[in-house]
Amino acid sequence: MNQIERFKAMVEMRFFDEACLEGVPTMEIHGELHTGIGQEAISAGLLGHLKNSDALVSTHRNHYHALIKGVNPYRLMSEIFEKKTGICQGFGGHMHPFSLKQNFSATGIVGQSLPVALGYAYAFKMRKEDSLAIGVIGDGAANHGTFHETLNIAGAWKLPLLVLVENNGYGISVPISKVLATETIAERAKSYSAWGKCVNGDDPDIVSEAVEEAVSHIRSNQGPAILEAVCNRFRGHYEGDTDHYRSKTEKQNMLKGDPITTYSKKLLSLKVLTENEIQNIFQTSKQKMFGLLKRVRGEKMPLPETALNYIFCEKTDG
Ligand SMILES: Cc1ncc(C[n+]2csc(CCOP(=O)(O)OP(=O)(O)O)c2C)c(N)n1
Repeated sequence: MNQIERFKAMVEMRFFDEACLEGVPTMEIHGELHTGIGQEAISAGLLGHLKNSDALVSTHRNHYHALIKGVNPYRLMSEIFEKKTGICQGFGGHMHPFSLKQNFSATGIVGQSLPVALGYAYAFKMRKEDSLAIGVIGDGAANHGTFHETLNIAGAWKLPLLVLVENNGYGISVPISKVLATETIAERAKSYSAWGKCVNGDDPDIVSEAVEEAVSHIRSNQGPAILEAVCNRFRGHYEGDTDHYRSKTEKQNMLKGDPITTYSKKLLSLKVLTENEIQNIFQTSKQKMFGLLKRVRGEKMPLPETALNYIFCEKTDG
């Protein structure tokens, strides 16, 4: 995966979420919408390191993970807008998209991505399959019991598990610095005989290098890894959050370090891209994502009489 592909992916992710944002004030999207805006570099850093057979279990903030795992953007956006054309036919919505084909799933229950990812990792090991599982969490979830329980057993049984912590500094309104006993989350790795590293999550090249190290540790049967990527959540916790707990100055400083702007400047100075090419990527990505939005808006929602479908196991003749 080269730097241009990483940059394109970041820009597409940003416009994907910006297109989704259009559905909030119009009430086309129901419930809380959590965007990944500001956190694009982490998912871009995963590009090229995962196989289709690897499993990725994400959180309430899951759009970018679905995209890098290969979920079709049109079908993902359809799901977020609860349309029949969605990957779960509109039944999963934005917090519970699921794709068996791409080995991708997500949960809105904080901390629960880890035991599910552990289950995948255990199955891979039992079946002697050369695949790994990624459990994504936020910094807030790292203080759940599930973090310790998952990593302890993954370490004891040397399971192929990568715990990816997107540390955006806040669990809703709680600053991680107020509730973390250590300097970083990754340094807990020693307690689980795991590989661990904390990196700058605003630069996809740095993330990619760390992912490569973590993945080669896991794929060579040395057990689990914790990769903590430090980033910023640009918007409120969800659309509707007043975000009153962060000062104006804190927010202004955060926006100055927009990973997309910073990376475009880096690629410009490295002469990987010209200013024109960068603007072209912005334009094409915006057109692509807002084009999808237009199509998705024209799709139908599932009928009310199908509301109970897929809840109970259907009895079959056999
Ligand atoms: C078990 C459980 N407790 C509480 C919540 C409510 N809740 C939703 S997101 C969230 C904060 C998560 O913070 P973090 O793990 O840092 O992820 P981020 O939102 O920053 O990506 C909480 C407490 C929940 N969904 N599940």
